[in-house]
Amino acid sequence: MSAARARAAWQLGLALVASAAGTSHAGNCQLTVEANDMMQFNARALQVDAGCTEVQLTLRHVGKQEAHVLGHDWVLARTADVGALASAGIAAGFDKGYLPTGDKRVIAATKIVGGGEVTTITFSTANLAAGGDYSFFCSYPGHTSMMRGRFQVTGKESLAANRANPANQAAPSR
Ligand SMILES: [Cu+2]
Repeated sequence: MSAARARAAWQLGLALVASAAGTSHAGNCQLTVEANDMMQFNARALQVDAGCTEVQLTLRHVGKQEAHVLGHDWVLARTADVGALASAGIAAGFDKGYLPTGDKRVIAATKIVGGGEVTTITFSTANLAAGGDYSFFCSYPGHTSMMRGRFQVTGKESLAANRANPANQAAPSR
């Protein structure tokens, strides 16, 4: 093999590696969010790919405070429902995870975690409408105004196509 051909083959190999890496990143269906003792999430916006039928979300409390002192959760809802859900959550209390039980406005929610704890949930995207306005927030009393951000589903055409196919309809999330 000539030096030129060897170099061409090596470059082709690099291109294949690059495209394979690109493919694995196209479906962004896993998210990790950190929360700290300063009442902050480490993200102001989160994106998932519309092709995801399920999203796996991990919440990591990187602070030191215990759950009942300065715990955090991660809740997903329509942006328009955040204020009312946060108020209802305070009324529900710590034992209910500061969320009203069985409330359909809650699209997904983790339990409340304290410092050093990690929790992971998986939820279906079946309840996310194309072009919907969603936010994530912490429902711990007094945290919501600081701990919230936008939740965006990117690639809306593929979400519409996904939902039009009955084979892709996931079971309702818990
Ligand atoms: Cu919080």
